[in-house]
Amino acid sequence: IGLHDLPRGVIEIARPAIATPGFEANKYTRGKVLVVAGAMPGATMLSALAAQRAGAGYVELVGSEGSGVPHALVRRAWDEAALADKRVGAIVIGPGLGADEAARARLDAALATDRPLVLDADALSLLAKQGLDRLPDRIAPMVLTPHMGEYARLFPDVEGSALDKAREGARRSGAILLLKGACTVIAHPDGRAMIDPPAPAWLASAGTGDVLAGVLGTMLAQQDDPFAAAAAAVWLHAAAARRAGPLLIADDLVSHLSAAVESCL
Ligand code: NPW
Ligand code: AMP
Ligand code: MG
Repeated sequence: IGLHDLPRGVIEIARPAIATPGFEANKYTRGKVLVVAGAMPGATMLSALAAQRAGAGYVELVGSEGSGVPHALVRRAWDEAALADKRVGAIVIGPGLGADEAARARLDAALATDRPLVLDADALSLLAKQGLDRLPDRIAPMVLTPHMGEYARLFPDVEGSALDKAREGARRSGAILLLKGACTVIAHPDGRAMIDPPAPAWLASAGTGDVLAGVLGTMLAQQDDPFAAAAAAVWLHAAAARRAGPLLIADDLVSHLSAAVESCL
């Protein structure tokens, strides 16, 4: 689809407005994001650091065996009760999660909460195996963030454009579906859709999706409207990529997120 002949009802993702914390702010009111750790610490760390740099006041990595740096990140061993904390504004699960029994149990625990969820990477692969049947039961918002490969595993029979696919995936899952690519598409189960202008192809690099999942966790924790939160995350991710420039790696996105957010204040 060209951006200049978008179907009716489809809009281009625009720069989001982000609020500066007021005098009454504390670390919880700025958004608490919980990132579920697993088999690949690099990916979860990218998500957690991205959530911090996107402006969450409190980021907790749950299920992390490691210790040490970075200091501002709260790390704790696996604790299912931590997921149900009412102050948790969003749970990010999938980046670096793995596909073993422990990963499955962590996904089940996240799905059982009443907290907003970002489901990415390995969480999507696990869902593709076990089916999407349980998703519509959840009342809290969910955002699925597949790339085309992950999408094809979730919905192998769906054909058409990226826009068609995103819309059909959202309809079937009852979740917001963010279909990643050069022009990322976001679709709502009610039929609304948004499309991002082409992002720098330098984003085609390992770990950049894990960064997006973390940014999305923060936007979900800070905003009431999960559809707008998804759009804000995609915009900030692309803006960080433009700032990071050629030959970027995922870590560079994290360090350019603050400037991207600052441009929206
Ligand atoms: P093929 O080759 O086409 O048959 P990923 P991953 C396909 C973590 N990471 N369009 C492709 O299949 C993640 O968070 C850890 C179409 C591919 O083999 C996960 O936890 C990092 N198809 C875990 O690794 C940084 C596409 O799908 C298959 C496609 C597994 O993630 C990297 C599986 O998908 C990574 O994020 C596309 N755009 N992209 C770390 N620093 O620790 C992929 N496929 O995404 O290749 O699986 O990246 O290994
Ligand atoms: P993942 O495959 O999960 O690591 O996510 C990759 C990220 O890079 C997503 O945000 C994609 O939208 C983005 N991306 C991948 N390929 C391109 C491309 N050719 N042009 C622009 N963005 C891309
Ligand atoms: Mg990924």
